[in-house]
Amino acid sequence: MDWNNRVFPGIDPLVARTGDRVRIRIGNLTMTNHPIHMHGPHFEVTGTDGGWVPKSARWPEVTTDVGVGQLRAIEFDAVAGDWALHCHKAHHTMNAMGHDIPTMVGVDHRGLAERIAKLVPDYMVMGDKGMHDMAEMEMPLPDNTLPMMTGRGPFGPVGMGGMFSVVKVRDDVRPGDYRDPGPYKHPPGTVAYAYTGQLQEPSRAPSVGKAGMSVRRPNGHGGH
Ligand SMILES: [Cu+2]
Repeated sequence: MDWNNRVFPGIDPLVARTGDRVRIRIGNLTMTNHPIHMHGPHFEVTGTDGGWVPKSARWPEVTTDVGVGQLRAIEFDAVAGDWALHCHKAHHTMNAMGHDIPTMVGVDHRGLAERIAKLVPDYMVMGDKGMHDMAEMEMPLPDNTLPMMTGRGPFGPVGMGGMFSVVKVRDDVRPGDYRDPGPYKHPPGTVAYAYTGQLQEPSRAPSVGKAGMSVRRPNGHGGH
């Protein structure tokens, strides 16, 4: 799926200045609904096809579903950072998914079930740990086919493509200057990291009370 015929990473970011009131209008011209999700600042749905939503009827959101043929306006107060904006349907944040699948037009389907293993010898398990592995794999694709996801961020490959962009909010954006400011420079101490120090023993509830249940410890398979 795409936005305005663009797919990540071949799509512009939405650039705003810290403190700006930002309005994004989304019209769904496809034949499926798109739950649009934004990271970072919460937004409000301020407009629908029926007009502007009265202030008293708005509520904070992080996802708004845009149905077929619907329009939604969302607004938020910009907070410095890089905030992912994407459809929440995982298969809409990927590009071509139909590669290497033979067309079945004209195929005799009789006896297909028992032969399907022969037809799909390269079946692969994917998605069990998210789709980030796909971003790095770079499978060979037919000519004139978009890669599924090849965007890179400051922390490595971005496991999303398709209906994905980034809201980039900076303190020093000049009015009317919507050029990509590059990756956000995180203030020191604000980036998560893997803890490598000593780990504490997990605290546990006291075991078996007087009238409590008894717990038989498993002792392997050879103890009987
Ligand atoms: Cu979608």
